[in-house]
Amino acid sequence: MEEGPYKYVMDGNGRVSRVIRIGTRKSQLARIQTDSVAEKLKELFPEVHLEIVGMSTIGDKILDTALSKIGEKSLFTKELENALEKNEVDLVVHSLKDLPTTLPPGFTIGAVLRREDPHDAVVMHPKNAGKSLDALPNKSVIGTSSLRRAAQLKKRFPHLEFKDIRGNLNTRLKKLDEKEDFAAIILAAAGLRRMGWDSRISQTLSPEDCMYAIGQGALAVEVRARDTDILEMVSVLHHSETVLRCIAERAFLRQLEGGCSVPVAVNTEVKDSQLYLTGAVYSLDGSDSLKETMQTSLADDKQELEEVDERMQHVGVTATKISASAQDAAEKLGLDLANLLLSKGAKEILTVARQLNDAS
Ligand code: DPM
Repeated sequence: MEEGPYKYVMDGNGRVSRVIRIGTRKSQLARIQTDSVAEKLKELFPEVHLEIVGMSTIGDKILDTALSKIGEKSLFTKELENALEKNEVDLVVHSLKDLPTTLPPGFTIGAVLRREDPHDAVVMHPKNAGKSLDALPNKSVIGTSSLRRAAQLKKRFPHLEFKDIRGNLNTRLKKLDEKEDFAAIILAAAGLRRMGWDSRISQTLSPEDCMYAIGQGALAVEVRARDTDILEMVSVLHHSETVLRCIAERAFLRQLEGGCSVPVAVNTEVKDSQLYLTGAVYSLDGSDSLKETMQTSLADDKQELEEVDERMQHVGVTATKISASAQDAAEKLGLDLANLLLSKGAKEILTVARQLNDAS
């Protein structure tokens, strides 16, 4: 067998092949997401041996504090990255929205898969089944610990109250159904769909009600940046339109210096080779906000597909088979939109939101 940091197996015919180990969080949603990526890889590369390695992260262990208060940007990703670093695993599957816009050195996002519905959804307490948010009685309590969701919905539905709810999806649904604390909770439609809980979605929120988080609904595969074999393998999972939308969204958030602890939201669309990005920042109660839309062309004037240097990253994403000029344009769009909002006072809104949240 070959020497080196990797693990190999020998099959019945004496052929040696590398074992590809996939790291995952242990929650049911994380397992479902990881299994779906593993299945795709198995179809595309039937000869590889895949192994799934489950791990707990800080985000899974601290269940009593709102996400936005823990103050750790890589809440759900650090332990998994440690395992990547030590070659204990070769790739890690994440929800893209949980990945910071700046990855630690040595890591890259080698694949961004086709986005599911990126919108947020309302899950009602069984006693409110079939209702929508505007039909709930005055002072009904809505569970969410997302500052982004609370800020937008407080403004839109002033008759409602908002309280933190933590825990993985299973825990949250239990807290909703088995107690009388919440009239409804807000969750990403993508997570609910992947869990097979579509039937619990009472209402999908339109961008007018609530714009989504950066990268919401897309799965990402994180790998060691130097591991060209694995990068090459996972790159076939990239979905071009999702990649370009998410590059724009991530560039927007990075320029605003926002993490998961600030109320920032987006909406992106690709139509006729144009990429549209709407981005917004909010005060905690939504009373103060800035929202703008910009667009860019993704059309590639060059005839031949230029090879993208594999060391080239766009907001952490390595995508050598997607037009470099389209990726550049998407990143610039996010940057430009953030600079436009910053010139109108976005920094002040976010600074106050951060201070108030830290103090509360
Ligand atoms: C991040 C946020 C939340 C998660 C903040 C936000 C929601 C936290 C909460 C960055 N990560 O969205 O404003 O509601 O208290 C998370 C979920 C998914 C990925 C669950 C969810 C599944 C959907 C996806 C938690 N991360 O948002 O309902 O793949 O996008």
